[in-house]
Amino acid sequence: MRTCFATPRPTQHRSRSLAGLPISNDAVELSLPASSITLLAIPGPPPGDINADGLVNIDDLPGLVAVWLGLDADPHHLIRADLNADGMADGDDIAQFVEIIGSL
Ligand SMILES: [Ca+2]
Ligand SMILES: [Ca+2]
Repeated sequence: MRTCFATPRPTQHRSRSLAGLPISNDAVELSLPASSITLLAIPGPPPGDINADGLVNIDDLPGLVAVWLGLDADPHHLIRADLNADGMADGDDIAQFVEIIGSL
């Protein structure tokens, strides 16, 4: 069982309930069974797919080079340009990109 609290805003009409939920000590208590909470993970483009078209190919090279040279600091691009998964997008990822392209 997970319990969440929300404090009503001062401008809200004071009543004994808010949206049908009881107010106790100026807080609304909402109890939900833990099984009602669902986390949805949606995978993003694969590493190397800097243009997010679903493919890793030569079209991604200009974008990858821009990240590796520090010209593009978009956090999504930084993650996708880290092809060897060492936490950094830099020249050490070039070999992995060449390997991917060579396997096509
Ligand atoms: Ca791509
Ligand atoms: Ca890396």
